Amino acid sequence: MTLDVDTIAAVSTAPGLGAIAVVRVSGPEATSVALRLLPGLERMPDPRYATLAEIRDPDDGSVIDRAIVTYFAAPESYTGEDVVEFSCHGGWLVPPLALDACLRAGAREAEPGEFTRRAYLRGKLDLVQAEAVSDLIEARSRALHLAALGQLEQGLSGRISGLREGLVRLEALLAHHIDFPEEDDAPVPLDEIVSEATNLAQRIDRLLATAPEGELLREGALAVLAGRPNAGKSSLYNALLGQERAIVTEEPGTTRDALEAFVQVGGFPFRLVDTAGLRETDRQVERLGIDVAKRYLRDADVVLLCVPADEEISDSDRRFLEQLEAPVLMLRTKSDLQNDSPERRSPAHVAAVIDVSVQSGDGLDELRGALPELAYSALLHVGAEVPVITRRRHALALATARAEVELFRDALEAGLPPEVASTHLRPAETALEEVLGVISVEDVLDVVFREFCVGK
Ligand SMILES: Nc1nc2c(ncn2[C@@H]2O[C@H](COP(=O)(O)OP(=O)(O)OP(=O)(O)O)[C@@H](O)[C@H]2O)c(=O)[nH]1
Ligand SMILES: [Mg+2]
Repeated sequence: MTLDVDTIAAVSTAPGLGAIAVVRVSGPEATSVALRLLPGLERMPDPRYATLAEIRDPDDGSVIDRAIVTYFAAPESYTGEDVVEFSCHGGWLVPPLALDACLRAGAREAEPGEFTRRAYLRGKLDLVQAEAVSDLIEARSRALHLAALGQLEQGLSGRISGLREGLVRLEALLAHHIDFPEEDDAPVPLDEIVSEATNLAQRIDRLLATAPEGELLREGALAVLAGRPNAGKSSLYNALLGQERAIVTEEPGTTRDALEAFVQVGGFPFRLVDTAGLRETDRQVERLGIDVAKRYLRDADVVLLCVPADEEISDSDRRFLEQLEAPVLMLRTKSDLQNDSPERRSPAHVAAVIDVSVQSGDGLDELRGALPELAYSALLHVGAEVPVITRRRHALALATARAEVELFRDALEAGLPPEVASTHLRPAETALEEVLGVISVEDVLDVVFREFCVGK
């Protein structure tokens, strides 16, 4: 793969009001581009020394800003190339003016993710680490933050490299076995190779077990509030969000549309949805709202079924429960209105029952504890030493490797010639190498870096 040779520039901080914005320039011409903006400096400051300087327009010499300039000499920079960073004033005007000056001084505007792509191509990061940079920036929950940090520190890459070494070892053992066909006892018995393969498959399984919930960390688990009109859904929605987002009235049928908001509960990300109360109705708007609610319920990762504490769970609630695939948390709402000790029998299909009141605040902490347990139980109980798979790309590759190892083992156990069995090892290795980016396929890189924003 050829390395890019031109020099790129971008505003690396988010647009909008802010005290500081960073304009980053990377490539072989980074210092000459920078010096054209810095006529007050005779030469670039020493690498890694922050220097206050005037940024001037390269064409007419007018002052754009007073900024801190830092030079990172190749290869000791984020991209591995010469990099110059201008920490200029933020806001709407200065950062684009400074970027425009860089472009007129000879740089090209960077594509999304291009800095990180260059870091990868120059061996600064493997592909999993490059993706972790994106996760770290996008993380809105502590759980994704920790998973991304682990991946950035090569927790996952190291594990996948280990699996790849396991495959190479299987190949070596098999080669050894094949090389001694005439002897009575082959130096490596086949059943030893079979058991190594089994062990490897189990190691892949342990990683894969984190994938379904790990992928949820990036979007948030869909938690849907449902129940009869007036059950207290919108009140709970507001309480969990910590702000009055949904309208609450004593009139049944208040909520028509579904409302969705991001919320972090116990460090885990959720997309919390408030829905229209479920009932038979002739009113068209309400009926449409109920249809929307049902669609959300089909996709839900957790359902929060609200039943007022002073009412019995109805037959229609029960029928509704039976149709749901997601785990259900039953919330006995308005528990402050209920005087006698509440019954806590959980109906079939219900994972737990919690009495809650937004009036007194009772049960809300218990609810906040139960949500992660339902949506992220595998991650909660997996232990910190297992890296979390947060991307479909990784999960698919691991599943491919897993399937090939299984085919390899089956072939050996079925008595097929070892040469035939061994044809499954190479595809397994290829799958893992693609995850790390050891072999870089242009298409894979395009997919990985497409979702970055400019300046990363
Ligand atoms: N005392 C008490 N009243 C509550 C509690 N939660 C909700 N309510 C009241 O119950 C009524 C209905 O609450 P909502 O949150 O609008 O109920 P909903 O399920 O969203 O209703 P729809 O949108 O019509 O389906 C309102 O008058 C709320 O003030 C509670 O914990 N205690
Ligand atoms: Mg409502």
